[in-house]
Amino acid sequence: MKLGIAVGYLIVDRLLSLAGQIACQSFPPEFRFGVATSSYQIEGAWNKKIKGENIWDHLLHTRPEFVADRSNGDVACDSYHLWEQDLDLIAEMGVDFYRFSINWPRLLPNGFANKISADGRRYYGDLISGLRARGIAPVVTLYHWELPQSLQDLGGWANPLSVEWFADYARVVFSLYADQVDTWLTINEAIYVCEPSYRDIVAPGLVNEVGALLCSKYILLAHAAAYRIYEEEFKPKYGGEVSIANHEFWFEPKTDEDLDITVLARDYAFTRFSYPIYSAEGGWPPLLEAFMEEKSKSEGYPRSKLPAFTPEEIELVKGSYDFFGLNHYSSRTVRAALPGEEYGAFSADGFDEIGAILESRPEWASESGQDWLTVHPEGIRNLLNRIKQQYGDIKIMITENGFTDLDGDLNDIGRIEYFESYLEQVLLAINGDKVNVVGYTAWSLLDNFEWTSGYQSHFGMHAVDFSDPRRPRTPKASARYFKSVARARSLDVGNFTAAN
Ligand code: GBH
Repeated sequence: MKLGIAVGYLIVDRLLSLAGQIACQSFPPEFRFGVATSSYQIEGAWNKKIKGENIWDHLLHTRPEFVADRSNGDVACDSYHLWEQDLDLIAEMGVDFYRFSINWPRLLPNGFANKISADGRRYYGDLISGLRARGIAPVVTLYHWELPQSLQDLGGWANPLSVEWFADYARVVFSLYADQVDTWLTINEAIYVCEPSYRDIVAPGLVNEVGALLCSKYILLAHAAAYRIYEEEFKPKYGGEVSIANHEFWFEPKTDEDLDITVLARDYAFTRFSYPIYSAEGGWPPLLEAFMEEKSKSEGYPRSKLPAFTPEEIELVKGSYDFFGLNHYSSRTVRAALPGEEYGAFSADGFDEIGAILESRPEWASESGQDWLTVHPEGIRNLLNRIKQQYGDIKIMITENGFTDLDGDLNDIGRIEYFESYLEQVLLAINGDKVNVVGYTAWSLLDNFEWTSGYQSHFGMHAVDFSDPRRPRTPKASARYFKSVARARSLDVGNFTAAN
């Protein structure tokens, strides 16, 4: 086992260095470029008409200290009112698609599918038809962390019935818009829905490590239920594609001694949500399953904290994808925690459930506005190769990649350099390693509400003046850069990093 893994790492490294020499600046003609946002981060209008509270509305209304600057998404970019301006910005960038999410309780005010809000239905309908009128394909995420608080009150994702609640919601959305939307993402970053949420780091702000593992099972089943509904009831008619957007750091062992913990950390943080869907066997990754079984026993639990799948559930989840959706930003080295060492429960610094410490290398240090976003462009190429190595030659769509800064400078050279260096590695994966990458999504269209960092962190290619009630948007240099790349389908677009 150990030897196999070591050899796996070596082979990947060797292949990469060989292929690294065959550089080519152009993307395949059918490659698609897009930009992304999510509903709570941009919409505002949190209580417009009959919209219900979602878990972020509720958390930040009841515990405002959760966010560094005590801000929230009540108004955000006000995209609920300014959506046409947003669409014009996207059209101006000349990208192929716009990835956005539906705010579940804006469409289903009490969370259940008995009542559809006419206002929510109109809002997303206008957005979708407005995109299409401008020649931009909508890519719709069903869940980017907007669980109705009414459902959280019933246990949220730790309740097995959440599978039905999500399936019902998905069916409503597909019924309304499947004739106009070809690409769907069910869940954004299941790992962040299930882990920091039960460690008081993000909404709903609970503390319950078992909840994190129950959530892991039910959210995978919820994804699969939505996938199967589309497959059976909508795909025959519309032929669209559905998948999930998983987040992955590139993990590498800190030293040669750290191979085992690196493999376990990867299983724990990422493979947990990809192996059940993409592997030939299905079910939990075997290493993680065995580890959790053993650990739960040693802690006195009568059964594993990671709930088992039935054979039927394994079959349901296995193969519930039309492509691999990958959110990627940064890399980490992994090592085992020393006895008594302190580190995060589940964060960019470590995972206490498995005793792993995450660190960076000095050469990855960056000027980004957030400590967790160290820059290691080769990480994305390594990851794309690893996905192909693990799951075969499947279509991969990069559903998020982006860079933040603290100053919000319009001449955002750091962001341009980040995009350029990461896209270069994506190109090497496509042209050099023959990984089937079909699209790239830049996060984000706009500066927006960056969860627990509030408005201090800027991921946007457009600045938003949050002190002005009209929330004016101004393109940054990166918007022009990305436009040039998307139009030319090439990185050979001249020098954007010179002061302009
Ligand atoms: C994405 O998550 C989200 O999908 C998107 O909404 C967000 O705006 C974007 O990133 C930029 O952050 O608690 O130490 O882990 C990427 C994964 C999850 C990585 C939260 C950073 C916070 C630091 N991110 N995490 S830590």
